[in-house]
Amino acid sequence: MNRDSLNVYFIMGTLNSSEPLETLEKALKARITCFQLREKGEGSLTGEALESFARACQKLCKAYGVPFIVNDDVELALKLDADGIHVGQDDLAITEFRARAKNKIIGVSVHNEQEMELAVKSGADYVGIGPIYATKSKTDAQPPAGVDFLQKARSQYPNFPIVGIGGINEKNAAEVRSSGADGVSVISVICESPNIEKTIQALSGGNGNETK
Ligand code: TZP
Ligand code: MG
Repeated sequence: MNRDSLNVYFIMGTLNSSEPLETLEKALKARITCFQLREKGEGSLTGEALESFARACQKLCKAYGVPFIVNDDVELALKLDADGIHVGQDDLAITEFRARAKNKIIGVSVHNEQEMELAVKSGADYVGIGPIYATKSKTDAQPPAGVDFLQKARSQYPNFPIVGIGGINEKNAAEVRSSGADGVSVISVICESPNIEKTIQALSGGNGNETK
């Protein structure tokens, strides 16, 4: 996969924003490079409501030429012909999804060298490493790991697409990039931003806002 697609990777579900489709469109206008639908938590959409929301997100992503990735739900990703799927360690084996979706992007969350090696060997297209910093957006997140493993992963896999995740904001995004990530994956900093365009500029390393 093109490592540039990981530059500013926005993740969202309906519980992350009061106006999710408006938030997504603002983020697309401000040039996010990838979008993941992650519909999780109490009261999240299921069934037809989820499918219809997912289709609306996919349509927006298509209009802006941005990859549309589905978290966890392989059947939904295949039904919608999404651009890819992102899975955690507890989810479907990568090889099984690859067999059913030859040309789709597969992303995997990894936390240590063993998980990283397995993901790369199994044919993942990118890995997400985190949580780098403390996050309030994932209830079952592991403790914040800092940038140590990210740096190690980059030195072991100089060209493999890697995105950092967890508590990333305008101020610390530069540290995540300089530690080897191709990009930053974020939920709350975009969903809660009073100025999504400015936030995304800062996250992408543009216009110097990241040190403010
Ligand atoms: N996986 C590890 S941390 C996290 C996920 C899905 C949540 C990231 O959200 P935020 O609000 O950017 O910390
Ligand atoms: Mg999962």
